[in-house]
Amino acid sequence: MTYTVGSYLAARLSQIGLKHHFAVAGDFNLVLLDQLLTNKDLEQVYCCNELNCGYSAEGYARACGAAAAVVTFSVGGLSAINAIGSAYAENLPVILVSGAPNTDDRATEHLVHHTLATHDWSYQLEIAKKLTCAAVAITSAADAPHQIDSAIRAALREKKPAYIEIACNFAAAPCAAPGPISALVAEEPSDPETLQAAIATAAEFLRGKQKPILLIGSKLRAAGAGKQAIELAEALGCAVTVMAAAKSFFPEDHPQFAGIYWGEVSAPGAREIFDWSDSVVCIGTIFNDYSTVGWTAMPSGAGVLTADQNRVCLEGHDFGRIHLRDFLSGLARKVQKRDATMVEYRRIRARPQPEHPAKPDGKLMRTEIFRQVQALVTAESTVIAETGDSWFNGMGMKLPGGARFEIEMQWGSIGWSVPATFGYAVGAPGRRVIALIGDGSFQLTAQEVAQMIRRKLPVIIFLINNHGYTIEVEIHDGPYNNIKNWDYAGLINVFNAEDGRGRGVRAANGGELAEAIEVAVANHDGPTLIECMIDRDDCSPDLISWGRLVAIANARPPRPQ
Ligand code: DPX
Ligand code: MG
Repeated sequence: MTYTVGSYLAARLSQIGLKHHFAVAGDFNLVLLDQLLTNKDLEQVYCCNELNCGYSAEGYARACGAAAAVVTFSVGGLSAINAIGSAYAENLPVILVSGAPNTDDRATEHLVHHTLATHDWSYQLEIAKKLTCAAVAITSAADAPHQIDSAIRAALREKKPAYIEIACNFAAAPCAAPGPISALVAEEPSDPETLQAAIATAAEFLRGKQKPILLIGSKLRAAGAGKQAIELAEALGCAVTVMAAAKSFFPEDHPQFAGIYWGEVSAPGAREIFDWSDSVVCIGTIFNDYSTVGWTAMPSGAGVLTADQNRVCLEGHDFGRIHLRDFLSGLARKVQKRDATMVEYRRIRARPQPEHPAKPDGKLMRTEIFRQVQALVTAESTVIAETGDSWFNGMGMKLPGGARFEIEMQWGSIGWSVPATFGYAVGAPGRRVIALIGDGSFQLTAQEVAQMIRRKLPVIIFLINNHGYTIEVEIHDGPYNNIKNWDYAGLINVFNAEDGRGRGVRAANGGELAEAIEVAVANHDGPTLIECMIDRDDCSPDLISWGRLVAIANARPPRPQ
């Protein structure tokens, strides 16, 4: 077989394990899309717009470890770049591929469409360089294999997005055949001496502590170190707290799971035991203004050991070039039991209170919605929580072993969840995908429900209609937090058109919600959107406490220079 730049790219995407790529067509990528279609192991999945295409890939990468999005130049690429920011912030290797103008027009006085009407269209590459770990523009078939490989390799190694721009006159140009895939996926081993030194220093640190606790962060997944974190937890026997952004990354049915630690809005008992500890092993953590609740819950000082993807820091030491996996499992073999935080947590942990069902005909409340959603969650479920009160409602859910949870806490873009849910469901067809989405967020990217209908994905969307941007109301209210109401449930019929099997149902009380959930569970031929009608100020108490502290942090006056 003779390879072209496009079919070479397809072969590499397939070799790294992708079964799909997401795409929106445009004249600068049409030949490329044809070339990608020649690979029978890689299905092309279409999106309504390029922002959604990027987010679909972001969601797919959460399910499958990596993803690709293919867009046209500028009008497409610049929309997709927002989602690439998300992939960067959330540590997901998403390959953004953009078609580009014919290189023959570069050397002439020609102006081309989809550009700024200037002769220099390098700007998209320059922008992409800021938001990816590797950005290349292919303008030579001879160099294309090397450029494609180096971009994909960097993305997989760093768990960050990469950008590949392919000029439209090169997509079908013949090029070399791909070599063994190990060239892209083989990892450099940890530096053995640094690893031993880091483990010995950390073991010594823990020997001097009575009450250590573990704090799991979202970079644990990027580091592929979930199993090793459990090994260390079990070797120490201590309590394990998890940051909100990492919910489900440590199994919630593990006997040492002590809840979500999120400062003032932690799960009951988690904050008490965290504050009582004398040392914290932070594993893959990200501390920002949101996760530290307006800088009120930032672990610091000599009792903190930070173990990151490729780096371990503790007071007076900084070890690089080691894999988190190797560090955690090596440390697990060196430590003695230090279970004081677990013993104490068992004493203080709150007994779970059974939630009582609301009256079936009483006005629908948030607590009743989440009581019913909770009953749907099984080991095969993935709960996807959009930015807004859905974050806080999602945090309260108890996840049985095997259940997963997805949240976009670092980038925090409203609208993320609709396309990310679509992409996730494409990548994980065996899972029950449950999305919790606010009305305001939904309005950004609602069209992508049509693609769920097109592909008959039985996603269940709980659309929380509280008539506006409630989280913003709690942080700082004003007329800008009111939005135009939509008939969200009615929208599904619009998207169904003549052949779709999506269902849209509205629930205004507990009885209607229970019936709607029955409809959703029985619908295997498409998504079901359940529009849950609640009051504007029916929000979780945690949102109010968190919003107050974040507002105080936002309102700090400028420091004198
Ligand atoms: C904004 C947010 O309806 O959720 O539960 O009612 O808050 P809640 P909704 O989806 O409203 C979301 C709204 C406007 N954030 O409360 S969280 C600011 C914002 C953002 N991302 C983008 N634009 C604005 N986070 C892309
Ligand atoms: Mg809302």
